[in-house]
Amino acid sequence: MAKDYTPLWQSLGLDLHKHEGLLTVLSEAYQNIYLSQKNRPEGMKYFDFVISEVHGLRIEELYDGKQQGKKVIGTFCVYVPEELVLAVDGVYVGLCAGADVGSEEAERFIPRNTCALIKAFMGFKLSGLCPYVEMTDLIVGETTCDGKKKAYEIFDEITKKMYVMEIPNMKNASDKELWEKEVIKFKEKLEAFTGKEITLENLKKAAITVNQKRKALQRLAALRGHDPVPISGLDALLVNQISFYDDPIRFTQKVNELCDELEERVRKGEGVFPKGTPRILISGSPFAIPNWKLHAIVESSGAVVVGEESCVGARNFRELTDESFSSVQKGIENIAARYLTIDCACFTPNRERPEHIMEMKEALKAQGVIHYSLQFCTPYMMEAFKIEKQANFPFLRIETDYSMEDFGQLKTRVEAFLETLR
Ligand code: BJ8
Repeated sequence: MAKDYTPLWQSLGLDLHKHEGLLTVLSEAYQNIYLSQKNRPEGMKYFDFVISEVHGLRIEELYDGKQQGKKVIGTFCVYVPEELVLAVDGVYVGLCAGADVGSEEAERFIPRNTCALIKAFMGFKLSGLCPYVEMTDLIVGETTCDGKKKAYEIFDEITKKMYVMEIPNMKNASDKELWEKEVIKFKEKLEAFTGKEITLENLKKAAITVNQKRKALQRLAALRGHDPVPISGLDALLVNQISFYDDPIRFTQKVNELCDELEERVRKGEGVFPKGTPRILISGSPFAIPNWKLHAIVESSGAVVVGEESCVGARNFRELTDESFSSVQKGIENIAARYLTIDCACFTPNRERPEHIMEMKEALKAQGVIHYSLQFCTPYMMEAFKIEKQANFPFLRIETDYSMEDFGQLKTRVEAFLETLR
């Protein structure tokens, strides 16, 4: 890290000793998994830098922003409209955690058989290890899966910062109406909380900013369809993970610079792996940072991950918000409509998701799909069975968590699956 942030971490009440241990482990994992990759694009240097400063410079930026009156809004789900947060000049940060940290502390409040993502965000907070949670002024939850809904009640007792949006379970006319009302309520909540009015001008500007970020991520996703593939799945995953933390304008610029370089690689026929390397699409539960386990397994087994049908992936950027609105009301309608297209497994029925998997598989020329569910994530575990039955292509269904205990076993299964593709 560029400087000593200890006073900042201390002021946030972090457990400095444990935090130092966490940063050491993360830095070692990053060295082993990321920096050991060959042939990485130059443009990844920016993202390496962001990771090296993820608890440093970015936290300082949030702190400085707060001094200037900005509010930091934490979220756990791609259903929470980023446009509204930006329209009130707020900072939108993802709070999902992807490491096996603080499970024991979390299990004092929630059952053992809770998915790793929920356990980790509780665990990070309870262990005094998450500067992002400490920086937030408001934390926005949503009624998606049962685990999250109930965990938010407990998280509110711990943080006293929760606001929960009601997400319908279906997508009928009455559900759309409910959801639009929820988006209006969220707009009013943000206006009251920040003292800033959402106007046509700031809403439009926010919609354009978020769309530009999505377009840059779409551009990166499309480049992964080439063979040889110009960027590893690990690196593309990292960019997607950082999209939930970084300043959106700077991030968009850096992703587009990376894409310029990748286009040049494609023109020259250069790639990170040899042409003809088996190509895998991963589909399922989200990959919160620093969950790199499955990508590391696939890419150290002689294949490449070419896409993520996931919230840390296509589900986050597939659809744009129609930014051609000419009133705040119409803008809200467009935003509500865009978010309701997201095909989370928490919805029933959820017919679009198998179609999206098929579309991605074709577009990215993937030979096989690995369906990844976090253990105890009922919505995705259930859908995996259904999708497997419909799949007329090689399909591997796995369930795992954040621990490294099953690394060897998973690697054996992935290698056997890749053999069938060859
Ligand atoms: S839109 S996937 S971000 S809810 S992994 S906590 S579902 S038990 S994270 Fe999600 Fe929004 Fe849906 Fe996406 Fe529950 Fe499953 Fe855990 Fe999950």
